[in-house]
This record gives sequence, C-alpha cells and structure tokens, in this order.
Amino acid sequence: MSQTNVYFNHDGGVDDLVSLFMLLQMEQVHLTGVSVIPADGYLEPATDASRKIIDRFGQNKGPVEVAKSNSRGKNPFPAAWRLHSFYVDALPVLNESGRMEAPLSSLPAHQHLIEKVRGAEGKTLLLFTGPLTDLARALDEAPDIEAKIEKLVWMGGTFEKGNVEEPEHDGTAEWNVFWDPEAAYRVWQSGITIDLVALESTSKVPLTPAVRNRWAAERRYEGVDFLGNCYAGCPPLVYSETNSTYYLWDVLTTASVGRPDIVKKKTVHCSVIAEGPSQGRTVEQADGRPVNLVYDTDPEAFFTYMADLAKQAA
Ligand code: AGV
Ligand code: CA
Repeated sequence: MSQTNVYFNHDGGVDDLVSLFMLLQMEQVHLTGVSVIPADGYLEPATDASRKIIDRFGQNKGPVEVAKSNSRGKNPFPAAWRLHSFYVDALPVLNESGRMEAPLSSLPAHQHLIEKVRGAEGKTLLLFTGPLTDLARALDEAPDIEAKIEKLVWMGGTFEKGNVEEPEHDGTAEWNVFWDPEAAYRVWQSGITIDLVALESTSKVPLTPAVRNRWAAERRYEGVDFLGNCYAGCPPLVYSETNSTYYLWDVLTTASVGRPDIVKKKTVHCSVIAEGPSQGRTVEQADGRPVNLVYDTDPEAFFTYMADLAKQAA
C-alpha cells in the first residue's frame, strides 16, 4: 500500500494523545516524526506519554522520533486542562514495561519539523492539533519547506461561537488560535493548503456517556480500554455544554486524514485577528485566504472508525 508522509505536532491534551494512538494504527500513514508543544498540556508528561504510546501501540510503525518544542505562547491554557497530560502519562498500560524507547530528538520541535520535511521522500502532510507556533517558526527559518508541504490539517479556529472565556477577551476565538494568534496569522500568509477542523466542525462528536459505554462494552480489546481510560479524566456532555465539556476535536481532525469520507469540506475565505480583544478570532472575509473548512461529519462512521482502529491495536 502506498503511504502518505505525515508529521504530527500536538499539545498534550487527552485528544491529542489519543490522536497519536490513532495515527499509529493507520496503515496508509508513514509517520515521519512527532513533536510536542506545551500549550494544553505540560511538556514533560506530554512528551513522555507520546513516547510511551509509540512504544506500546506503535509496534508496526518502526522507530518514530519525538521532539520537544521550546515555543512559548501568548495566552496560557487553564492549568486544570493542562494537568490531563500527567494523567495519561501515568496510565498503567503505558508504564508496564518500565522503559521508554522511542527516540527523543535533541532538536527543538520547529527544527525537527524542518529536518523531517526536508529529509522526506516527496511531500509531507502536516497534522497540527495544538497552536501553530512551531510551524510559523519553521516557515520563518526555512521558507524552502513550504514547497514540500502537501497540506496542513489543523484543529483550530471557529466562525461561530468561540471557546475562550478569559478576562480581556470577547469570546470569539478558539483556544488553539488564541494561545498564539500571531503564529496562526503567519501561517495564513503562507501558500500552504489548509484543511480546517474548526470548533463547529466537531459539534456532532461530543464526549457523551453513550460513547463511553460503547468503549466500556468493548474493553476486552486493549486499545479500546485505552480510549476509555484516557477519556475517563474528561467531563462528558450530559445536560448542557459548559466551559469544560469535552469534544473529540483533535481525534476527528486526525480521523479525517485516514478517512476523508467521514467529513465534508467547503472553501471559506478568511483571516486571523492577531491583536486586541478579539485576538485569535478567525473571521470570514471576501478577500481573505481560502481554507477547506469541515462543515459536516458523519458521527456514526467516525466513532466506528475510531473503535475499529483501536481494536486492531495490539
Ligand atoms: O479548542 C480545542 C482544543 C483541541 O485541540 N483544545 C482541546 C483539544 O485538544 C483546547 C480546549 C478547549 N476546551 C477544552 C480544551 C477543555 N474543556 N478541556 C481541555 N482542553
Ligand atoms: Ca489539542
């Protein structure tokens, strides 16, 4: 089977780490590298958890190197969310061997990305499920890589209601943009094709008790048990949405790489607001740059795909 080169940069949330687990099960993916930015997670546990997931569930992918980011954001994530990274890192299934073997790169994430894109045979698809800081820095340092990027698939932005509830902000932004609005602004200036999984793209895939029960019923599969354990630390949607309600934001984004048929996309012209009370807002604009926005998804096909991948994880 012909494989697509994929480079994955994530920020250590539960759905970021589950996304890594899913990518490792996709036969058509050649994972050229992984890097971790300390936005919605802490750097050490998110990096260690990544290496342990590769060790435990990436047997058929060969060695996959992990790099730490040294990027810093403008607007920090709530610590309560970031602490999830410690929880996943401590799961017994990831610590049974007592070892960490996936190689740790000595390069910072943005230079690791440059190295892996330059070194790949052909083009690379970039999958980002956190802020775009490392990509913005990579493009500034090595403009030549743009020609070798097939496209960017990003969980970020919204054209509807934002999920940032912070003083000094008007609530119009999505967190991955808000953490570093200037980075998103920089990437928007590039010629890279962008597939955008925005907040509203994920409205049909909240974490619910029904989804949990589905995983619980199939916990005899170690991969499915892993999903259930990861999401055990996240509040589900029961009565009405709150600031802590969990969606499968990044996992849908990752699934759209392996199974493009589960999402529908349309072109939207837009720009990014880099400063002020709306900083991090993505806004439709007739003369803005085009992105391929995911506007609909098939949740049943998505959750089935997710469980199927998890069942085949050995
Ligand atoms: O805005 C969604 C992004 C995704 O990349 N993250 C979580 C996903 O990894 C930030 C976020 C928004 N609401 C959250 C978030 C919540 N209730 N808990 C944790 N993270
Ligand atoms: Ca994330």
